[in-house]
Amino acid sequence: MDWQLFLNPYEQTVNELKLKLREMRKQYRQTDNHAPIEFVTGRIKSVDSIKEKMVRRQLTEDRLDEMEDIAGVRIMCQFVEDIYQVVSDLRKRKDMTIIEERDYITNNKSSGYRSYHIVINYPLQQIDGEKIIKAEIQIRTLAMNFWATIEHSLNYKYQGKFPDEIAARLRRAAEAAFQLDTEMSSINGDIKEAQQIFSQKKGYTDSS
Ligand code: 0O2
Repeated sequence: MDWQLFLNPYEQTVNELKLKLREMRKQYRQTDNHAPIEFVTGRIKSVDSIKEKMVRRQLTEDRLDEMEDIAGVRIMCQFVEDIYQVVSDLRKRKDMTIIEERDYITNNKSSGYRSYHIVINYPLQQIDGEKIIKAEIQIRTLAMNFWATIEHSLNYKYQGKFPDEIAARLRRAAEAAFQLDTEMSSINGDIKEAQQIFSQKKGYTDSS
């Protein structure tokens, strides 16, 4: 298996999605309204991680196009409400088709993980025609992202088998992140107003 060749269309998909989502962010920033997107990142799943998932899901190489998160982009938002705004905007787009939504915010995972996942079919244009690529868009608040990033690196260290004390601490940290999101949402109106005044004063523009 030539992994580099296999991953090329996924890399192109991530690049195009990052560009389009950052463009959404830019357009929001140019209006007087609050921008629900804070920043956007993207990654291609590592070959090791693809292989591990193939074993776990009993997927053969000829069915790899069924794997939904080889191309992954992430949208970070300030408030939980922003997440649902972004989801609603994505549902309206004509350049991608949503095939699944997983709301791990209303139904958080037992680990404490919270995030909103959207799986899409993306029609990628290549020199030999169109290829439909599956991609996963994860939408989360900054607090959810903080927690998930730390937990992900610890997971790597402990291979998913956390000592009890660390698992308990992570659950407490997840609860604290949830409280933080709830508090921020409750003063959401004041924060947005302050941010608008601040960005007008600074003449803030964003070119990324
Ligand atoms: P990476 O970037 O390769 O390390 P599965 O992949 O089988 O676990 P499923 O149902 O295919 O799960 O997809 P799901 O749950 O929608 O998305 C998996 C991705 O969501 C993970 O990718 C993480 O990015 C994120 N995620 C899901 N659960 C957790 C969790 O408990 N903690 C953290 N930190 N992230 C989670 P990978 O596999 O880590 O991808």
